[in-house]
Amino acid sequence: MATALKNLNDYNKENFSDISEKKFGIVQAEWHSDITDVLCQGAIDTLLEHGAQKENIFRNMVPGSFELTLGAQLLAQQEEIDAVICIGVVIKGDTKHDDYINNAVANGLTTVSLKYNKPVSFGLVTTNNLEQALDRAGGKHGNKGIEAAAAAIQMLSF
Ligand code: DLZ
Repeated sequence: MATALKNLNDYNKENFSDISEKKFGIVQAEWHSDITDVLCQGAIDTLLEHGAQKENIFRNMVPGSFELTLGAQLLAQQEEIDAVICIGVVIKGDTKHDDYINNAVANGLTTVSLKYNKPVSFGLVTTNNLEQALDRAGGKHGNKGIEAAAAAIQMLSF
């Protein structure tokens, strides 16, 4: 299990370039909003910590994680946006909805990133239960929002 080996808050910042003029779009899913709020705050704090300006961070809400892809595309297609960070939580239930959503989001965000040649990071927490989600939203495994923001910064420095 990846998080048993690596805390989500640990990332390599050695080669981060200057992001003070970069513009970031955040897409946040409203499902499990108590958790996505924490993930989103982790992402914003990380961007600010590395020099992004508050007015260059644009936060947008979508209903659920399935809509992250369209939200990401609507942001990525804007020339002034340099990177997109997508935030959601999908928890396994009685049906296979999580499989469908997770695969659609992973494929969709990859497509958007390649289409626009921009970082589109995957801040989607995909878990078997609520406890595992909380563990990854500021709990014992760190904060997936921090990881997603750090990934966006690293890819801007590529
Ligand atoms: C429908 C649904 C379900 C069952 N579970 C989740 C979830 O755990 N996390 C999440 O972000 N969204 C969920 N959704 C909503 C879908 O992502 C989507 O918003 C709706 O199917 C409408 O397209």
